[in-house]
Amino acid sequence: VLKRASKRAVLAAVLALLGALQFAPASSGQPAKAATSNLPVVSISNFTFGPSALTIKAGTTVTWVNQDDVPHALLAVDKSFRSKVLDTDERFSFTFTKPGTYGYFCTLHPHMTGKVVVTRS
Ligand SMILES: [Cu+2]
Repeated sequence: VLKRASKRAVLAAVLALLGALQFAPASSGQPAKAATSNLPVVSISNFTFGPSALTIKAGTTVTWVNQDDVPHALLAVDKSFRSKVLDTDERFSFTFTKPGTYGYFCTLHPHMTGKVVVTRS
């Protein structure tokens, strides 16, 4: 039984490796869908957005996660997106469909600013 279990573990490892290879840069000609498990995350920590400036391609979903023990809330300067008040560990996601530069800030602490630069996909 032990042997069978370890064989299965090896097989799982090989499959995982093959899966990882599929996403290697060599296959950059493939559809961007391959990157869905690798979506950008902006952490909100110590009253700072990290990274404060993020460059992505149109169609990309960005997720903010509040890692502070105080609430934060996001609002785009052009009001293209707005989050509810995010408590600790809560997240907010927005999909940027149009190229442009999107400044945003925290409505509860307006000195907290960041931006997302969206390039053509
Ligand atoms: Cu805030």
